[in-house]
Amino acid sequence: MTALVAVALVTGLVAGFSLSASSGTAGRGGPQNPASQPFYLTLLITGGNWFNGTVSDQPSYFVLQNNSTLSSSTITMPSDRRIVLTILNCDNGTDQLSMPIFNQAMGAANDTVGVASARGLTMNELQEPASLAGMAGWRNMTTLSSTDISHTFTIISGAVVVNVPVMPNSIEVSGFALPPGQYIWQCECSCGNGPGGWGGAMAPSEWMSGVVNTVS
Ligand SMILES: [Cu+2]
Repeated sequence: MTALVAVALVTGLVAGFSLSASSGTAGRGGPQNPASQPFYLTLLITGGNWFNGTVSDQPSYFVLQNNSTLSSSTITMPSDRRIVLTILNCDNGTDQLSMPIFNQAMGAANDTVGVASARGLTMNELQEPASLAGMAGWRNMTTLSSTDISHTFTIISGAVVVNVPVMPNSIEVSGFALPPGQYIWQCECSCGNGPGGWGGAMAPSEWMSGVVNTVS
């Protein structure tokens, strides 16, 4: 799927939840000067979501906030602030990338992602790269094996501005910051149904694509 096709797919989709400085993802920033603190965005990927009567099980992204899974159709985050992105991938499947380049971390700090196994971690550990980095099995990676990618979290504004390739059954932490604006996010791995895997979850927004709004 090209970026242009993806833009067409999600154009006109604006909804979602409002940004709150005391929300679950921002709450660790502290009340005094939250803008100087990271904003914690935690995304969950699960594999077996009922899609429809023809295509039963499809993977989907969710925003994990205040111990709830929220729609990922619109993801709101502060602009010009360090975003600590934690992706919890509970999907063990692998699929083909739309283009080979999407096996590379792009736009994240140092163009790396940290990859760990989920076993026995606390939420604080999950959301803090510094605490994860010293753990056994933690790896900082710039490029993942293209045959071992389950999904990507890719943010696009004309060009790709962030790309996080996601291994099956993994936790990945990365960091980035974006100027104010509206972006497209999408998975660049053919994890859906139908010809080539680009149907099913890959077709509508919310499952594997949507909008990112960054607000000051
Ligand atoms: Cu996907």
